[in-house]
Amino acid sequence: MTLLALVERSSSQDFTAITTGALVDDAGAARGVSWIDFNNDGLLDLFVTRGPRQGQTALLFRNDGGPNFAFTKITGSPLVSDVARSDGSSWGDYDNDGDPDAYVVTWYGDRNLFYENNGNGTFTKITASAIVNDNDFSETSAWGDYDNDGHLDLYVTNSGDPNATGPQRNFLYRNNGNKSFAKITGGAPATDLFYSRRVNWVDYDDDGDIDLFVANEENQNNNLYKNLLKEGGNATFDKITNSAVVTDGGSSWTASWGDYDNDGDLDLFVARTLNENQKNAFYTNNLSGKSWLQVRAAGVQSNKSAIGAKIRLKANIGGKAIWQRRDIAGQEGYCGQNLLAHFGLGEATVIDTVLVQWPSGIVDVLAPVNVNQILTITEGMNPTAVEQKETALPSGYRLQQNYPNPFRSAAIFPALSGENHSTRIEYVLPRASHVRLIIYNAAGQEIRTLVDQMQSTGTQGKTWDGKNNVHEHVPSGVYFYRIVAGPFRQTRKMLLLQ
Ligand SMILES: [Ca+2]
Ligand SMILES: [Ca+2]
Ligand SMILES: [Ca+2]
Ligand SMILES: [Ca+2]
Repeated sequence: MTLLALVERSSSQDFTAITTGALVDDAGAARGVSWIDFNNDGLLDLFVTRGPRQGQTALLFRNDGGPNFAFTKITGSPLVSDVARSDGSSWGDYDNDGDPDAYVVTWYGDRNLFYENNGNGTFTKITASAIVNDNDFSETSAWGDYDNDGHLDLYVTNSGDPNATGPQRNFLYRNNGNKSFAKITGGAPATDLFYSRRVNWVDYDDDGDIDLFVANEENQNNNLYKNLLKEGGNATFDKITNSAVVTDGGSSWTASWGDYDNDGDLDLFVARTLNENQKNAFYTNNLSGKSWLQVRAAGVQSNKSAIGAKIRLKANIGGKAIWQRRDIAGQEGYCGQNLLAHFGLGEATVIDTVLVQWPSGIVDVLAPVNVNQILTITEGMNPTAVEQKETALPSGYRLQQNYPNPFRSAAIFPALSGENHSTRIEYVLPRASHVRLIIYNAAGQEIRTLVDQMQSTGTQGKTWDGKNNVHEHVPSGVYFYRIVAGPFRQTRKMLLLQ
């Protein structure tokens, strides 16, 4: 390419329509689109859901990278072979194993669909889970950790047919942390009857727990549900009835929260549709006196938009050390996306730790961090350690990723029910071998010897409780576990949160 051609292109700010290739080869009733990096190679892939009444398959295109950036249509996976009446999709790493999993919502009284990413570019359809058990008119869904336990929970909105079904309840599913979900059936977010479209998990009052905003159509008011986790220690919701954002009527299809005036609280824009004559709505947030942090994550080895990155931070709010989590997603709610991560921090005056888990596997840790700022974190700026890459592994031996990961030991959160206070490390031995399984900290110091003995053929495993060799709890951070078994050596990384 000549320099002249480059200049011409950049000065005109023009686009070229790509009219050939896999991405533009499919007709159909496409409804939702997500950029995601499903195989964690640093290149954004594309997922499209399609949903007419008779149903169609979804489409997944793998980005094959430069210089041509061609896409390959993925076939032969249940994710793209199920014929379904789908609307949107939400991708989130529900099992914290480092890859994004796909939740696809469907209409017309069908069950929603969930596909677990196997980490090797393939997917397993999950058919036995509370989140695929309900039949309804689902419009959209959003992942968010509303109980601050480190695991993504899920909210699903349902609309319904005004001429047939009437308005519907929405679904709230709490992640149990062991790959299962509990359906929450009590409380206004699970029992209110509306024609709902959009949902946002949003800490609108900056108190350290994410609240729920739901946009409703058919000239119904929108809903705002305040999370009472901070106030009462339980993640239940109080329905807000006296705010302009919930008394304004309108036929709302989608909404976006963003801090347009950079004063630390999230403001709201609502898009309305009915008969094309309703005005859109805009609400400025009058909150003051609460701390906050906004993170702009910039991928280097991972995709530049940081889609798929998990941002966790720990701060002392109301006398308690609290971890919060935000995930950068290519689509959340209905027709929406926000690449900035906003954290409410209540009365906190400083943030102990900000930790970014990138899709590449790199983990950046910043500590301490000042509150009330927009912080750009570039991948690799403060890495804890880079996972050791092993090559030419002897066949038959295998070291699995620990589960759950991350996990918490019982030092700080002894009372949380359903919390995993240990993590399980499993490995496969093709023959009887002497096994050494050792935990190291990010500085390479030995922390704990879990196994040092002969073991027999088959799957073996050991549970780690987050304590060192003298049975003290070790601090939050990245740890490595290394196995030496016969000729086999491999190291993997895990994350402990305290
Ligand atoms: Ca996953
Ligand atoms: Ca959770
Ligand atoms: Ca809140
Ligand atoms: Ca604001």
